Amino acid sequence: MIPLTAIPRVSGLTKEAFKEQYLDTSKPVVITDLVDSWPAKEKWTLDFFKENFGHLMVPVFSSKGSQAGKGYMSPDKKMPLKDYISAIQEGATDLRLFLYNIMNDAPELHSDYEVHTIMDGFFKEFPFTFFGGAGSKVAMHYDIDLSHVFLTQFDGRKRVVLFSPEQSKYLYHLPFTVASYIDVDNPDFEKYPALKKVTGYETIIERGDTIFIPSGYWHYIIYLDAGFSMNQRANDSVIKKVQGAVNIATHFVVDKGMNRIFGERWKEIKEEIAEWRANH
Ligand SMILES: O=C(O)CCC(=O)C(=O)O
Ligand SMILES: [Fe+2]
Repeated sequence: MIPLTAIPRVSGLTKEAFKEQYLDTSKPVVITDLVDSWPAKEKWTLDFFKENFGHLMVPVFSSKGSQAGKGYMSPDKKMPLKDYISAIQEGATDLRLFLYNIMNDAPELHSDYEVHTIMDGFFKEFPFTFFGGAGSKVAMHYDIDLSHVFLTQFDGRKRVVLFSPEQSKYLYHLPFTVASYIDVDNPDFEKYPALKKVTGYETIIERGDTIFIPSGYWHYIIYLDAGFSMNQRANDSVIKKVQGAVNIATHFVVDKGMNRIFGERWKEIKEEIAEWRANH
């Protein structure tokens, strides 16, 4: 098994303590009271969204949506939010709704939350929501723009597994992507021997918890129940912003172009490069 350490759970964190203990040291933490003052904390449930915004047509992605290859950012179809929520509540689908900015379609939701003040540099225009049914998995990735992520859980529980960016070399990172397809719970040490060197973190977040995922951290997420979360992202460093922009450009341009030229073979080439790098 890959050794995983429990992520600490804290409350009453000041901006200064957060900076000193977690931001500057790039350590993950679960903050249990960060959204205590938000109306959303009590109000936002799957049923609330179904009843009040059920008519919205939302883009949904099948589980293959988080895999490599062409079109990994394009939705599989659109459906009314109420039908989608009913389907995940009944356990009838593995469709996911991710990176969805529901505030664009329902601006009244803006009054239910606040932009965090625990650090500087939050992108005010980007609160994304993520929905999924029990058993849904988010393939291991890191966020391409290298921002810090604050993921708040509203309904259901999620298991979150993290690896620091320093572990990338052992994680069979597929070049020109933000993905790794190692199976955290069932690692194949024979095929991927460098995995023996990996250590990570894990926790379960539930209603009201906010997990801080530092910039560049790998994350693998399993929905234990049907539920949803919202994230806010921050980037307080000019260097990281530039790195993030370069990352976005090279990944999209190179990966898309190579997909077009090599098709399926490009995926194999990336896997070969990833194996060679980690094994060396
Ligand atoms: O919770 C999810 O479904 C994915 C969250 C995620 O990857 C993120 O916030 O960057
Ligand atoms: Fe992510």
